[in-house]
Amino acid sequence: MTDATQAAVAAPGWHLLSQGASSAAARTDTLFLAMVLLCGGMALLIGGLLLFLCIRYREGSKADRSSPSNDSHPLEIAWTVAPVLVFIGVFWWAAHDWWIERTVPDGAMVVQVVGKQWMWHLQHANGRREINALHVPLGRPVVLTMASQDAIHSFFVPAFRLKQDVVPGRITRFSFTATRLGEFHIFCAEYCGSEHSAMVGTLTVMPPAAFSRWLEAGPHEPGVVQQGFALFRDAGCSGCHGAASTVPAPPLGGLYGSTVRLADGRTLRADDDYLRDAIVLPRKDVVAGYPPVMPSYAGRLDESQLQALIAWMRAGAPSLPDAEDLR
Ligand code: HEC
Ligand SMILES: [Cu+2]
Repeated sequence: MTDATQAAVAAPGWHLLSQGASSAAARTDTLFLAMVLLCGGMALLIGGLLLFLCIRYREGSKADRSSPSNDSHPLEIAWTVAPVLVFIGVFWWAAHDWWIERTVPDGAMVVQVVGKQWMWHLQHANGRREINALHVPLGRPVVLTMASQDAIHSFFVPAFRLKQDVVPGRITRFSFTATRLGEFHIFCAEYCGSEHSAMVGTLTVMPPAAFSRWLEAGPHEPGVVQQGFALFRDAGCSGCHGAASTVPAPPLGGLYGSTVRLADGRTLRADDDYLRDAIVLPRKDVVAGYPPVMPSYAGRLDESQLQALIAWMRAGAPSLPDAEDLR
């Protein structure tokens, strides 16, 4: 660890919560603190009133009991409407924060994550892999595209105040901008089998220049987009989707992010989930104007291969030279 890192980890002073380390943390902490104050304030108010009334109207006290008020409409309306407004306010606040966190900034650095019993497999765009560890640069938006090979897992970084389930059959996202150098815990926060508690890792936030050096220094494979293109040829997709094919199959360039019209009249946006389904469940959404002849690749491609194919389509499905020629 560098000096700067150590200073960040051992930040002095008293903290109600462990110090946050992402752009989401301050927002979440403020909301959390507000909820604690709101609930704590209500508990004190109710407890205080209870105690006061117990003492005032205890047996034998001289309190005035002559005209008990049995119903008061203004009071009833007030104690119904006020909490409803408070709850709507809290909901709006939380939904607003959630929306900000869900919105992935343009130019975010994509890292692929596959959760499996019982470890996290990660891969950077240039092909560098990590297991139970993630290195990211300070201050740059990062988005993890996450898939599970088996059970439901959940990617949790307490210092970032962010948690996202990783669900088989879907691709979920986890996006953040790290705001503090240091090493932080990664946990799996969804019970996923006997060694669930061992499914932990370390997230290291580095200065951008050091991160670039780290990313290039390690052993890396062809980049993820290159891997996707290799699969496009090797798994036989190009036989139908390739330029020279005689099978009527839609071209894949320019597909990502576009609106697709389906044979049954629905329209869908071609996002990660749509593309994943197109490959493993081709009969689910058949594209309008094409015969439903695409075979399912369920069980033939694993999650990291599916992610590579999607990354390749996200990059515009380019035709690339062979991996060997790139070196
Ligand atoms: C036997 C020919 C064939 C093969 C092999 C094939 N596909 Fe397809 N694919 C099609 C046809 C035909 C469609 C359009 C009908 C449909 O949606 O099922 C299609 C649709 C798709 C779509 C949706 C396209 C859109 O415009 O929305 C994607 C994505 C896709 N294929 C990717 C792949 C990938 C990746 C592979 C290799 C792993 C592959 N296909 C292999 C024939 C094929
Ligand atoms: Cu797990």
